Amino acid sequence: MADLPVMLGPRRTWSLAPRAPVSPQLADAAHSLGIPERLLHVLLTRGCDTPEALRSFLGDPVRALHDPALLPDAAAFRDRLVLARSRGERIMVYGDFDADGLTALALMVLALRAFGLEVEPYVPTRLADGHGLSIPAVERALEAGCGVIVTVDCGTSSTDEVATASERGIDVLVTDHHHVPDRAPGAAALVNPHRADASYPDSRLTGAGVAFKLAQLLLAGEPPTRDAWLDLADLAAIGTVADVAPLVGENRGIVRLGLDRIHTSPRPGIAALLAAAGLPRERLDADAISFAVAPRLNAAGRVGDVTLAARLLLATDAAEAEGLAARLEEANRTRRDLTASAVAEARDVVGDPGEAPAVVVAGEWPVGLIGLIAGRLSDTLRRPAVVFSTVVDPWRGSARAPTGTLDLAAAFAACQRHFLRFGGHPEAAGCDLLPGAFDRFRSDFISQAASAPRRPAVADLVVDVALPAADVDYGLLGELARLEPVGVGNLAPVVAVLGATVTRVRAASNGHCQMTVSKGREVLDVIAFGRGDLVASVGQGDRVDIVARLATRRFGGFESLQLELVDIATAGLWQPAAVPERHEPGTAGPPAPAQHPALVAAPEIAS
Ligand SMILES: [Mn+2]
Repeated sequence: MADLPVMLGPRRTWSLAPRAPVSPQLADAAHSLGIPERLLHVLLTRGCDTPEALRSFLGDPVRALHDPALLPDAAAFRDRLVLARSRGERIMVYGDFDADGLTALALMVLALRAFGLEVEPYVPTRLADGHGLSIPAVERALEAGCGVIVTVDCGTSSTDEVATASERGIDVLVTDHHHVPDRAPGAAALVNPHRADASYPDSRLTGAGVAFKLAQLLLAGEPPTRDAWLDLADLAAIGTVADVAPLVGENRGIVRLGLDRIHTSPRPGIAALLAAAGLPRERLDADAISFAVAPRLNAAGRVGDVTLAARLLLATDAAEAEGLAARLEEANRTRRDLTASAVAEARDVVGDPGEAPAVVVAGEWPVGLIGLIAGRLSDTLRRPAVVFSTVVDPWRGSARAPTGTLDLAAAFAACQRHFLRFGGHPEAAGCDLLPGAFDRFRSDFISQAASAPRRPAVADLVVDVALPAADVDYGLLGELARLEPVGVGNLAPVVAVLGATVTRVRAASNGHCQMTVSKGREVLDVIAFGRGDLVASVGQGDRVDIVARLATRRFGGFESLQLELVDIATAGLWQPAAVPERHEPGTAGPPAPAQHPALVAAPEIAS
């Protein structure tokens, strides 16, 4: 009996964005920016559909920046600092202990010093200060004789603390990007692009982004340091990527400027941090900031000396920076070890979660780690997780939920009778628990999770370019590299390599799979992380469609192209050629279909 051919189905639903028409003006702009047609179509699907948007995306990154004077209270902020400078007043800059807050703090300190002010940095601690302006900081400002406190990445919710500072004769200039509550603080300035009355063109700035804009406001045109503000873009870029802001619009401009600065002339603290972490600074990208730089800056706020990271960012001397970077590297190792053992402990406490809609655990873990533990539990168990630290009184809780499972902000609001205080976003939230309320909170939270509407966890896979293996070359790699920096809001591009013939398949270590597909007379390497299953389901001579990220691989002094597999299916199951052209109303061509038919692999074919 003949073997039936085995079909390999895709794991996700692939879709190719429809091709939008290109106006003559857009074609001209693309030509002047050296954008080939293939890349132009990718950019169109990412919303770059006007000449201005194209220039902002790929042209001089300074063009992507807006006028900082448009920020609400920009004039009040500047005027108060001009007054402080004329009076010789000292300024306290009050930050936050995460990577956005720390970079914002360093950035604002450097900007105010360049503006001619005497500055006292204050790094809050998770325990003594918490998020937002703290009373201990106000007292410290009084002791240090500061007439003004400038907050960065926080302060919008610190209504009472701002009032206390004003009563004691200190003006507070709040600079922040967090949600503005109904009862906003009566600060001397509230610079926050999320204010209801704000007319700023792009509200997606982070704390470090807002600080960068204010550095631009203060220092642009200020002799003799004309471009001193641009030199601070590295700090703004790190804060922007670390705070998971979308890398589009002004944020993209900031990150491009900052990466450029890091590649060419990093400040001593950044150079030392990268060297200690073993990261080549010439190739640092947004990805490396989020997986290597941000966790190291955050480590200081979680274990050890909270001021370490801020001192490193502010270091002016290479030797001093190296010493601080070595200590930060040590703190990061400790953080990793503590996290690994705490996650293992928390996993033990959970045991077999069965069908439980959420997990809630408490243990003697450091407050600085509970967010990481909750994140790990929610990732591995694919459900909301709340983790409490019992080493503080009241117990401190931190919650994480996989995208689309449960709105934590809403769930915590529904459980608020158990809390002393709480706050958060749909995917991350925190709280202080009333003594003895743990069991009641747990059952309430789990019933919230049980009744929450479920949304599918796996998103469609949007293919940027579909082409045969023969067309995968360095030219394509170079074109796609122009989308960098990629990350949230501007995802790493994926290509669909269609009708490729497999020439070799073998198992690689750690459950990965390596294969090659033919590319004319040559072969193209494919690495499939975590897809050891393909060794059994794909054979030599099979024709497949592969969705992958295009990368280069360095091995033994040689560099070659490599496909990093995202998904794979038997060739021909997916038919991107069936995509109709999309026509805008008013342009020549057939009328637009009422709704673009989503491309899906034939559902009846199973692997
Ligand atoms: Mn922030």
